[in-house]
Amino acid sequence: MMPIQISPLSPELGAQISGIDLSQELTHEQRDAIEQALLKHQVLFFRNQPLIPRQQARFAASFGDLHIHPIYPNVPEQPEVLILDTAVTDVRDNAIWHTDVTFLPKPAMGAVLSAKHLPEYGGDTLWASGIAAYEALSQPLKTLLEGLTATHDFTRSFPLARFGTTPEDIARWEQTRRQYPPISHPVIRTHPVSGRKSLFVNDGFTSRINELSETESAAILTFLFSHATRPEFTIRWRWQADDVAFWDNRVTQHYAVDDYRPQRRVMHRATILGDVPV
Ligand SMILES: O=C(O)CCC(=O)C(=O)O
Ligand SMILES: [Fe+2]
Repeated sequence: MMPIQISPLSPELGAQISGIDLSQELTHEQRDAIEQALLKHQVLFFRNQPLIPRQQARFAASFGDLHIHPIYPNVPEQPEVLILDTAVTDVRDNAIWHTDVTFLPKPAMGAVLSAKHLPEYGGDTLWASGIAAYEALSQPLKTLLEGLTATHDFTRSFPLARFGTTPEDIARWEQTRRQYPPISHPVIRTHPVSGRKSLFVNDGFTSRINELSETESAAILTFLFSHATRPEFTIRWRWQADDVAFWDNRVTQHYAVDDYRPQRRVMHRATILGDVPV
């Protein structure tokens, strides 16, 4: 079998992978090569991969158990695949820099996103490297942040006002809030496999640095959110139908650009469970 080809797309993160068909079961060699590429490049892109939900879930499940999202609708026969369809769901909460589901005790390890239907242009997605952001901090600030924890709260991105339009939606939102109360994670996280350190706060879900006063927390978070998303630490992907992106959610954040509505855009996502950030 031909080895996969890896073409880096920018110095800090992102690579395009070719020479592989993701609809087929991966060999051990292919799986390991993709995992190594993910550790190094943090977000991987594959062109021309028309995956049905079952194939997308199987590909994602080769890297860990899959998560069923508490809020987003999913594919009925494949509930591990959630649907981001602008005709059905208000997806504006993705037009904010965020790391997926950091309101969970064990946020996602990664996610596999497949482009199903796209606007003629627009609707790009950006990713930012938390490793690059961490490494660019001064030593005194690194030292300060390493001792700190932050609160992550799902209501920051999923306010009841937008996710509770029907009685069923309200009940589901209340249930989610009971199930996932605000939770703390370290501000600087160490990647469980590569050992690299990464900034681990995001505008989507991080509400407060616990050990600081409220005004100190607000000022430092404002700085960290903007620092983490400096263009130098990001990559922007212009989607084509049947593109697949696979990101390491432990050390990145992303932003889905909201510049194409009322045109329709449909994406499918399979989310891989992760571990407790340390
Ligand atoms: O629609 C996109 O491009 C990304 C949406 C998003 O934030 C996600 O799937 O986690
Ligand atoms: Fe996301």
